[in-house]
Amino acid sequence: MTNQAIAKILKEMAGFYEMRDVPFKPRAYEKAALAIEDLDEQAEEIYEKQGTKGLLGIPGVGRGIAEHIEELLSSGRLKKYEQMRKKIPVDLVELASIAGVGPKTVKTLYQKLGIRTVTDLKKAAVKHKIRDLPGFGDKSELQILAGLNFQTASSGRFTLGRVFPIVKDLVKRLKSGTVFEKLEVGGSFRRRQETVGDIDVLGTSTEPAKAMNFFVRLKDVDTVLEHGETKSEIRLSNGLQVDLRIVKDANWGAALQYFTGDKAHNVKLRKIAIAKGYKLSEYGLTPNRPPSRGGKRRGVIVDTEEKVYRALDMDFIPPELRTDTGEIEAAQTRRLPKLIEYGDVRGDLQVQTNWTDGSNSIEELAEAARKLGREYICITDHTKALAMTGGLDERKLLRQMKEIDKLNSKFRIQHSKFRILKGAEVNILKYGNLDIREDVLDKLDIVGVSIHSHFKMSSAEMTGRIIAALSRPCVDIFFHPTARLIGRREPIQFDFPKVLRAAKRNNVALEVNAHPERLDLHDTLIRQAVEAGVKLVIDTDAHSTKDLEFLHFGEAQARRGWATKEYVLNSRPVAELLKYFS
Ligand code: DGT
Ligand code: CA
Ligand code: CA
Ligand code: ZN
Repeated sequence: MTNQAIAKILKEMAGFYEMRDVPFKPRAYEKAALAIEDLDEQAEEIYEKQGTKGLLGIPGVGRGIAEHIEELLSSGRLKKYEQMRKKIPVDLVELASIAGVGPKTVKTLYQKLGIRTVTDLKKAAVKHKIRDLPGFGDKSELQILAGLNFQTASSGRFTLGRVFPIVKDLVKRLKSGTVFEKLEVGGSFRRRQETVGDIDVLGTSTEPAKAMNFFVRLKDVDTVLEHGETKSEIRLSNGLQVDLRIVKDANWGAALQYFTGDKAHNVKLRKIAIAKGYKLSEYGLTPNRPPSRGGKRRGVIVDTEEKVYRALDMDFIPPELRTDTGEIEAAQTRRLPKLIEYGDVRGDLQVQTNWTDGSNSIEELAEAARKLGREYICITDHTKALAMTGGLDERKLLRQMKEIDKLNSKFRIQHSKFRILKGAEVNILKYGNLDIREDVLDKLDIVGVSIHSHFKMSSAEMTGRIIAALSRPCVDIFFHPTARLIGRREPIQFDFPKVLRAAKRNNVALEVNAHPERLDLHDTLIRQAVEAGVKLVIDTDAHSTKDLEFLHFGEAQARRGWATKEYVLNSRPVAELLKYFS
């Protein structure tokens, strides 16, 4: 049984406990499920090697949940879960993934209307059966309908954050089979698009038949859609489709370029090739004129992608830029920017702790960040208007600053240069004022502001609200500026160029939030910010030590937005960063 399958069952159990108002358990099961999804190794392997003790080593997995996992791994079933599902037999995870629907709603919908699936829900909502339920109304019915539409619009696609660990694991397993010489993932995944439709794997092998057999027999394959010598397609049990193509070594560059795309980029490259007398395809680069009599049509050897671009008289184009939005012209005129590199960011400027809704202490987060090679982190707990997270008031913020001073002196004693910065994620209230007093904010190293309420306003009002906040002298960073949640919440509406001008005027940096559910700013807006000369920061918005690893998603997004290192403030050493913000 795969990690995904175990996690899904634990998530459903969390939901069932929530329906029954059992305290603590929902959060505990949810946390364990997330930890299992995040594992680099299969829980099954951990269990085979180390038994129960290994399972207990997974963060958030205690005795009870470890026993559940054991039962699942040894018998493929879990009695407790089956009992719960028998009482309320619904597609809980699918239903609860719709905005405006939680486990309790699912329970009511099942008991009153017999709704078990997303399709049932759609039918009921369209027939206006939901608004008359007790505790519901026009507004909640509309919200559910909007949530359903939103889901259909992005349906069938996976977020990059969700597929990343799956692909990492898949590549590891494919490589361990030693049936491939080269192996690379192309497509939207390699371009680091925020959602991906399917995974395109490319390989070379001296024994293609054996390699293909190995691929279609991977453990978590649900369906083999196609099984050939050069091309196979599988669907994994989590629903993700994976295509594998085996190509000739001499064609590697052309094939990798072709299957990385995107389509518009490829179409334009092919036109350029034709104008230069070539035919460019996944099979290589060949002269376009017919071969002389008796001779063979000889192609250019393009065993690397670099050679494809070089043959077409242009600079190499990084995969993240391949969208046909000016990158080809820039490469032809040698004007591509030198993009920020993975690993360039030195410190993480948005981190939440267990002072509010994070799950780790300041010290644990600092240690984890240091282990990941970061030079500094800024602690930015929520502030008081966000009451559900236990947001800090002035008094608690001052206390936290003292605690950070203590921890910093500890690092100094250990002769470590690592620094914890004092910050906060301050709420921008409805009319643009902040929910923490200025004299306290002045004591922080970095003040980040963000919108967590009143998401729906006219664009004009929202623009005014944001500009009012960014104009406060103490404000340094505008966190997750559009407040979107991929597939769950639409971005807030405001006049972006106007906000860019305000940010520039006030020396406020805009955040590229690396959290894979946010990626906010996203690529096109980053590009506009860079063009307007507005500085950026890349942060994880971590709520646990594990989340600190999200940083590369933000770096990828910044690359997609044509950002260079000099635009990203937290690629600078801490002293320079603080000088900039002071
Ligand atoms: P996805 O899977 O929807 O997230 O997006 P991609 O870009 O991974 O698209 P996919 O999987 O359909 O195809 C992989 C790559 O193959 C694509 O990025 C470019 C190339 N490709 C696919 N169809 C065509 C086509 O009709 N013409 C050209 N020139 N290239 C294509
Ligand atoms: Ca794809
Ligand atoms: Ca594909
Ligand atoms: Zn939070």
